[in-house]
Amino acid sequence: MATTKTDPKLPVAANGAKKGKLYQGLTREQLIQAYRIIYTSRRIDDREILLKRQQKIYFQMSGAGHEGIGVAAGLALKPGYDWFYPYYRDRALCLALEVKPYEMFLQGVGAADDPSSGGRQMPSHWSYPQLHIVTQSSPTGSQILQAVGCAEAGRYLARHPKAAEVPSSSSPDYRQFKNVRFQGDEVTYVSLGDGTSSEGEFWEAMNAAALGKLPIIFCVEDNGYAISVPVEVQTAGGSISRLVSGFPDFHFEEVDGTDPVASYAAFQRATRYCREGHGPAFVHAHVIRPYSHSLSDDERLYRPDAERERDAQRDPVTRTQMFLLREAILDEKGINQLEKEVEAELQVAVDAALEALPPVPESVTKFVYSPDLDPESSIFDTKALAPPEPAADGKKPAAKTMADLITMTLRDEMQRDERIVIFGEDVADCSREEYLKRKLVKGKGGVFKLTFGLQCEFGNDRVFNAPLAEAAIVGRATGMATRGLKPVVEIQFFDYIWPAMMQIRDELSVIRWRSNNGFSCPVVIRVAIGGYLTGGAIYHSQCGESVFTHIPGLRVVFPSNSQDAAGLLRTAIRCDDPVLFLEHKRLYRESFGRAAYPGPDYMIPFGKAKVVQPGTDLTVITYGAVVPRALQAAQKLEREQDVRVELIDLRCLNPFDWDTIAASVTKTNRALVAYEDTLSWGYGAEIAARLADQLFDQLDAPVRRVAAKDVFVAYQPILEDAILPQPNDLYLAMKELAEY
Ligand SMILES: Cc1ncc(C[n+]2csc(CCOP(=O)(O)OP(=O)(O)O)c2C)c(N)n1
Ligand SMILES: [Mg+2]
Repeated sequence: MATTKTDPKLPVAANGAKKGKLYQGLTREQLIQAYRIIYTSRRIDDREILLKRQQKIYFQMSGAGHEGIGVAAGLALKPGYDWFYPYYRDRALCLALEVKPYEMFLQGVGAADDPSSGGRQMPSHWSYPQLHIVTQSSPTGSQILQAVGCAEAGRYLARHPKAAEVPSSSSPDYRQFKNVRFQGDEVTYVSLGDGTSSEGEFWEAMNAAALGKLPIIFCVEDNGYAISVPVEVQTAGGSISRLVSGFPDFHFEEVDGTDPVASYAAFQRATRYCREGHGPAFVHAHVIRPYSHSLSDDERLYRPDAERERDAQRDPVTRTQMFLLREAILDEKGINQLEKEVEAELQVAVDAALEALPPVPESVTKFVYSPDLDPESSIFDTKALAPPEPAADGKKPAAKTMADLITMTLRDEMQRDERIVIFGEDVADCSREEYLKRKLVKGKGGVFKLTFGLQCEFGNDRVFNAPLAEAAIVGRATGMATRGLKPVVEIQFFDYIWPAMMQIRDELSVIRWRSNNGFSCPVVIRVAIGGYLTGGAIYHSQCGESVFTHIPGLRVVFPSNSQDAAGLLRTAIRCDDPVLFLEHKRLYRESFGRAAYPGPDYMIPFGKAKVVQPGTDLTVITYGAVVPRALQAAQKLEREQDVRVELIDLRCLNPFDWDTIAASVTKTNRALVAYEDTLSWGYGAEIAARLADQLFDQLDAPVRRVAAKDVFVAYQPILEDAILPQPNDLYLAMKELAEY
C-alpha cells in the first residue's frame, strides 16, 4: 500500500509507543501510513474544491468522511492481486492501493495522460488496470453485477487454468489481446453508497453472489444520505444490514467506518472468509459526509447544523489523528511534519497536473472499438466447406436450419476455446444434474433449444442457468469478459432485454472507450427477436434493433439464413468487441435459407452485405425476416412486370455495408429500405438519410421505406398481419417505385 513511504524519522511522542504493539494486527508504521493516506485523501479533496472554484478543473466529487473504511480496505486487500470495483467516494482506498495524487489531479484537469480515462470521464471515476481497479461509471450500482462476474471469472480460471493460455493459432481471435491473470484465491471488492442499495442490480448481485458462494466483498458505505434523501426513506427499517441478513453463506460485518482500526479488523475477517472460499462477505460501514453530496449540492438546505455537527465529531481525519496522539504513536510535532510533507507533495502534484497537456480533439473516436482486431477485416473471411456429396442412393443430406447451425457453431467454438461460457434463462439442459446422469430426463437447452446438449457435453460450469434477471446476465458477463473470459449469453426474448439496457448502453458498450483502452469486455449477447409468429403479441414479437445500432461501441448483427448465422456468430465469438447477435425466431426452423454445415472455421466479416439477387431496376435494402418476404415480392414483380430488383441483405447492422448499397443504387437509381421494426425513427431512416445525402444525384425517385406500423405487434393474426410488413406491401412499394 501507500502513496509515499513512511518516514522512519518522524518524531514519535516523547513517552514513545510501545514497540511491537499491534492494533488489530496493524503496526505503528502501518497506522502512521494509514493516517498519511487519510490526510492526503482529504487534502486532495480540499485542493480539488479550490481548483474547481478557480475553474481549473470541471467537476469535484469528494471522498471526505469515507477515508477510514477506504484505507482499511486498502490495507486488507492486495493491489494487482485482488480486484476492485470502487465507487466515487473511494479516494482513500485508491491511494492505499497506490494510485498517485498526481494521477488524481490529472483526472480533474482531464489530461491526455490521465491513466483512468484520458480526459473522458469525470474525476473520481477510478480505472487503473495494473492495480486491478476496474473502470467505473456514474450510474449508481451498475458496477456491482460486474464485480460478481469478476469473482466468477477468477474461480472459473482457477478451475480451468488452461483457458488462460493464448493459443498460437493461425486464425487470431480476441485471446491474443487479453492478458488473463488469476491467482486462485483472489477476492473482489465492490463498494456502493447506502442509497445505491435501493437499486435492483444490488439485490440481483447479492443473490448471484450467495448462489455462487463467490469470493466477493460488498462494502456499503453508509453516510446516511443519498444526495438529500435520508436513509430511513431509502431503506426499509433504516438498516441495510438488517435487510440483507437473510442471505445465506455470507459473512456480515457492521462497523464504524470512520474508525480505521475497527474497519481494518472487519475487513481482515471479511477478506479471510472470502479468500478461504467460504462465500461472500458484506461490510456495512457507517461513515459521514462532511462536504455535501458534491460541489453542486449544499446540504444545509436539508440538514440542520446540529445534525452536521454531530457527524463532525466522528470525522476520520481528526479521529485518526487523536488516536495516534493518544496511543503515543506520533506526537504533535510528528503529526505536523507528516502533514507538511503531504502538503508539499500535493503542491508538486497540482503544479505538474496543471501543466499537463489536454487530449487532442482528433482522439475522440479512438477505442470505440478494439484497435487490435477489426471484425471487418479479411481475417474473418473464410471459405465454407463444400457441401457433402449425395449418398449412394442419390439422396441429398438434409440441409441444416438456422437453429441447427447456431447450435453447431456454439459447440465448435466451445471445443476450440475454453474461455467460452454460456448462461442465461433456461439455457442449460437441466440444472439438477443428477437427473441427466441417471438419464431420467433428456434436458431442455433453451426455450428454442439452441443450446441443447451443450451442458451435457461441456459441463455445468461452462453452460448454466442464470436467475431470471437480465441486468445480471449482461452485468455478470461484462465482469467476466473484463477478466478475459468469453461469455456468450442469451436473452430469452428481445422484448425482455430492457432490464439489461443500463448494462448494455452504459457499461458493456462504453467500457473500452471510457477507460481509454484500459479495459474491454467483448461479450456476445444472443437474442431471439421478431414477429410473424401468429400469436406472439406485444411481448414476444417486437423488433427494436435501431435502439442498439444507436449505441457506439456495440456491434449489431441480424442474419437471415443458416449459413450467414453460422459465419457471423463465429466472427462474433472470435471478435474483440461486444456483439448483439439478433436471431429471428421465425427463421430458426424456416425452410428458407437452410444450408449445409459450413465447417468449424467458417466466418463472415462484419459489415459485408449479401446481394441475394442481382437486378438493374431497383435496389431493395433489407435484413432479417423481411429478406424472404422481399424476395417473394421481387420475384412476383419480375414475373408480372419484368422489373429486376437487386435485393441486398445487410446481415450486419453495425457496421453496415455502405459500399454495396452505394454501388447498387448508383446502378439502379432507385432505393427501397424495408424492415420489420416500426417505421418512424427506425433503422431504415439512417439508410434513407445517407442515400439522400450521398447519392442525391444518382436518384431517379424518392427513397421509400416499408416497415411495421407505428404500433406494437398484436396477438390476433389478422392484426399482426396488418401491423408487420407483408410480401404484398413490399410488392406494391417496389412496383410504385419502379414506375415513378
Ligand atoms: C442510476 C442513477 N440514478 C441517479 C443518479 C444520480 N445520483 C448520483 S449519486 C446519487 C446518490 C447516491 O447516494 P449513495 O448511494 O448513498 O452514495 P453517497 O453519494 O451518499 O456516497 C444519485 C441519486 C445516478 N448517478 N445514477
Ligand atoms: Mg449515502
